[in-house]
Amino acid sequence: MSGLRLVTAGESHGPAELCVLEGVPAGLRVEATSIDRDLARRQRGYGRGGRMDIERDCVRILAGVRLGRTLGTPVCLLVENRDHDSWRPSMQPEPEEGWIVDAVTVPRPGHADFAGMAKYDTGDARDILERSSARETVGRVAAGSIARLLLAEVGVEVRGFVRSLGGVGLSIDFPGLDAAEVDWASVDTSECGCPDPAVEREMKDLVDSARLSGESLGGVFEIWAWGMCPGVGGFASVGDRLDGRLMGAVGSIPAIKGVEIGMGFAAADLPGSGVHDPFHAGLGAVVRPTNRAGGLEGGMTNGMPLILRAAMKPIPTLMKPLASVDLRDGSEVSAHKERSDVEAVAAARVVGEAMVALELASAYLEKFGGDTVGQFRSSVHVYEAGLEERGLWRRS
Ligand code: EPS
Repeated sequence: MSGLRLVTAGESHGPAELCVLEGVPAGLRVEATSIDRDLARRQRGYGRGGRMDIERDCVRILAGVRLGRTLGTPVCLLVENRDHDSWRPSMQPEPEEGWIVDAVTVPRPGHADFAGMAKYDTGDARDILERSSARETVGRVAAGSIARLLLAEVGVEVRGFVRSLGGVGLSIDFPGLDAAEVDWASVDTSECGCPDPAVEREMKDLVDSARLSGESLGGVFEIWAWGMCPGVGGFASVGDRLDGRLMGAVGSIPAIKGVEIGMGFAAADLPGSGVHDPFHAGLGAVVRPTNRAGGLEGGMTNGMPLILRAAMKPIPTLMKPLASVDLRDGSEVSAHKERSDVEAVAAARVVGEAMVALELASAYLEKFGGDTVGQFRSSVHVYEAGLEERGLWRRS
């Protein structure tokens, strides 16, 4: 059975960001207001730059939804770039007579500029940086919102928080948090996406000093998903493995340089007894007091919450620019700089939630199918009832 397929389109200062999501079953209740809530969460963050004062990301549902419910046809969503008005001459699809475009010829270390200019045989990095901009993640979050609604139909939730920013972080050892113990509302109201107000204050101080010194920062966010039954995903073929798919999906977010699941890299340094999660006979179902695997074994969900972390590198646009070369004449100069964020880790975690939701929803649809949400839900329920009967797992 087929899962979800996502295509996004849009240049950062072009007219709009768009996405087309294929494979959503019919009958899912979708409201623009719930998508807008996720879009607003993605816009927040203490280190965001001036652009976020301009944008008010609000979705227009263009196709695939009728009278508040999906039709089973491709869903098309659009979010306008309000900033496009100030970029009209250089970012409009049709050239304006007499208008001379100022080319960006000095690549920023860490950005897509250099490799993209080589790839597309262009002397203007704006041809590259407009699409490689993290503005593109608007479409992912809008589509992810629909995936979340689908997952909610079968009792699955996805949430994330910022674990550390520029090296300042929560002093908890893995797995030091339990999704049920996290105050998710406070994560959403935190300007840094962090559940601990004392750590958040430290993070904000760090952002203030980075801004003053023309620096940028990265960080680590952690995504939790819970309510999944065991056996979603697979090991039979390369592309079935859900851990690989999730790492790929989150690793495709701009600026992500590392993704780990469960204990991740730490598991490589310990003996097996310190890594694997023992089984115990519980009341009516097998129980596992630890979740070092982070909810995945053998490329499949194992009935425990998914725990995934991603490392985001610092934003490549520095107000104190690094050395670069003007590709017009080969002279050594300072890298191109333009308005940007100091850090965007809290925003990236919302994008991470969206990518995880899309991948999980897709794997669920591949396993359980259904032209309608009702059919999808009932085949999940039948499977879960079978697991309960066999004493393997029960929904808590
Ligand atoms: C980005 C640079 C900034 C960010 C942008 C990503 O935009 P601008 O150049 O317009 O100031 O604000 O992120 C967004 C616009 C967004 O919505 O997340 C970059 O170079 O990647």
